[in-house]
Amino acid sequence: EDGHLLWLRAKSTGKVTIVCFSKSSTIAIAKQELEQSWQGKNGAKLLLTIKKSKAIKGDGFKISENEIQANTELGILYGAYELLRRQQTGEAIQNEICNPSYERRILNHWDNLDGSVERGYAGKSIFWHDMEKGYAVTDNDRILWKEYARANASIGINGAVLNNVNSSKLMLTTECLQKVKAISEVMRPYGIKTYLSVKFSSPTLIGGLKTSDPLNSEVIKWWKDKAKEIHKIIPDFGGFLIKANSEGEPGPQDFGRTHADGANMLADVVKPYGGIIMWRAFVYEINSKDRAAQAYNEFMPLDGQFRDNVIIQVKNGPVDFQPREPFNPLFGAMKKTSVMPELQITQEYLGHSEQLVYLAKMWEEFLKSDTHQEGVGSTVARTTDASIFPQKHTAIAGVANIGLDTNWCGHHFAQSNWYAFGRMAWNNQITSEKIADEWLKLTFYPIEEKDSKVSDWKKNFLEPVKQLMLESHEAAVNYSMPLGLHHIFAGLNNTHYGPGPWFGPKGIRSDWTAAYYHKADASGIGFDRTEKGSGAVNQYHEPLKSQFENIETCPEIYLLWFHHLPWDYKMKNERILWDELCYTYDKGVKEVREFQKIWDKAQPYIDEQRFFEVQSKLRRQSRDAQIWKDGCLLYFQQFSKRPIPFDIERPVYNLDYLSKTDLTDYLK
Ligand code: BDP
Repeated sequence: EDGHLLWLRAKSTGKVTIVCFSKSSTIAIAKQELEQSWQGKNGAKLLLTIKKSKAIKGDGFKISENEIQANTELGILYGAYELLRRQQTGEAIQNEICNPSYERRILNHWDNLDGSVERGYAGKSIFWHDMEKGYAVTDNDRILWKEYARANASIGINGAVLNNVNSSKLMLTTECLQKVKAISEVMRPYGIKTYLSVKFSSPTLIGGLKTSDPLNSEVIKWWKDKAKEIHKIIPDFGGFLIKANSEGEPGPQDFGRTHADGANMLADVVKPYGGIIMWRAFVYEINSKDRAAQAYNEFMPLDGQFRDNVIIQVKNGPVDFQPREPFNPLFGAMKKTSVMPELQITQEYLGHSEQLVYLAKMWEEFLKSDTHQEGVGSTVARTTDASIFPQKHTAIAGVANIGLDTNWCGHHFAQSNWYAFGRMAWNNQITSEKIADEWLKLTFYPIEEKDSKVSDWKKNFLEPVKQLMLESHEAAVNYSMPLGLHHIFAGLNNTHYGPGPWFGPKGIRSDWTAAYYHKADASGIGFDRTEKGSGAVNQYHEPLKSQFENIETCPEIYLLWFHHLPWDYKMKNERILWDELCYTYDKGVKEVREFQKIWDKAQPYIDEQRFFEVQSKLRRQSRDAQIWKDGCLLYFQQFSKRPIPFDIERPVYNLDYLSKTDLTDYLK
């Protein structure tokens, strides 16, 4: 049991007759899936009906026990997967309409054309091989892409950006586009559109032009011709994703133009083909006073200037996919521009594929955050899905955690994050608990022993392991960056894995050092983003602004995100800040130790291979949590000059040793 089958393992327990008057490759897939995995009444008859209905939106559908109705073929396929999921998880199937929250639900692959994956922890790219092989496509590639497309379709994902945001200039060459064509052909019947990340300076880099100025007519013509070429090869091509003027990537500002100038030029170019431009707001300048404030400062003045097929892609938090951040204040604030959330499924800052961290809990917190921009209830979810603002296009992106590893994601439980992203992109109101419940049932259900052992399994496996998943994100925050701390990673190899509150070699840009973020000194710890500090708090709408500004009302989970506080600052529970920090790190370590016990107890209910693989990863997670605790507490103690409370287990590593080691390389 190597995990390759993901959450798609059910075999039919009875026969079903399917009646459908339309024929297409997508419908054929729907039929095949239903026949192959049917768990409903034996001998049942199921009607698939394509019929326009106003109540059904986009590729949404209506399901009942004996009919799936949709506007589109893809809607039928999604309905089929929903029906099967409900049969397998025991959820009621009433007459119900399910509409997607976002029109475009997209995976962003940070895959490079040489087969490596930036921030990928599950092996090499499933799309690109090392350059020696060129862009050849093998039968095995096609098999894998088909499995990938199927898994995505089963959770409603309908788009994939096939390459890294730090894109190669070669991406838009004709040879490379031929490979994209091959990929898109496999994915098309499953409703997955292809998108590409492109270099803004492509006209210069591969087009031989002297400039890539977006207002230059030759440049515009180059892009127009390119778009035409692409659409000839890939008729349903979705559009471009662009990282511009960010971390050294080229962009319109290189020519004295704005993000809007750049995005709009490309938007006009893809418009005739129904394409969109996803323009990232991940920008920050060298050595700025507060990196967290920059996206807002740069993009807010441009609100209203973007074409309606431009979507600004904004990371959930204002810094960078940290274990916990408040939402990026651009959400809800850009009222005249389409904005899409970018989540990170790959665990760059959350333990790679070594640690069990169920991210849906964090995404739920984010999507439900109230921006207050249009009164109470203006949640991030509602400000991005067109319930509040009249966005022409809506979308959500997740940075994929998929690679060539047999189990796709490196850690068996990392599959749950892929699954959860799809489910939340389809329904941004769903709870992380429901998703965990579904995923565990679909992924670990003891199909053969169904009847006799099912209640046992629920009590001894499903419930405790679900609880573990739901606590895992908070535990990771506790043992790595509690109370609003952020970006204090070891930087030796830029791995973003282990602790590095000490990180800051000479000569490096200040916003890449840890001290820039934690600001620990004899007077205290934390980043002052209040009015007296960087003022970033002003970017939030009232009453949030005052709530974060005021130390009495600032939620303690964001305390050191917004405030620099003395070590003896009194917390709500009467402990001083230093003690609270110690207890929280310690709690995180204990939580992982608890997870180990829960998992070991679940052994009788799970296959051997997955049991031992997860068990081994949990051992490493325990050791690494300890290292986080020891590293951070011993480092900060140099400033707090206070003892670690004596009812806490003492550190077992020396600071000197930890500060010279890169955690990714040892203790596997
Ligand atoms: C950071 C990653 C870096 C990405 C960048 C981005 O460390 O590898 O290129 O984000 O999102 O989190 O552009």
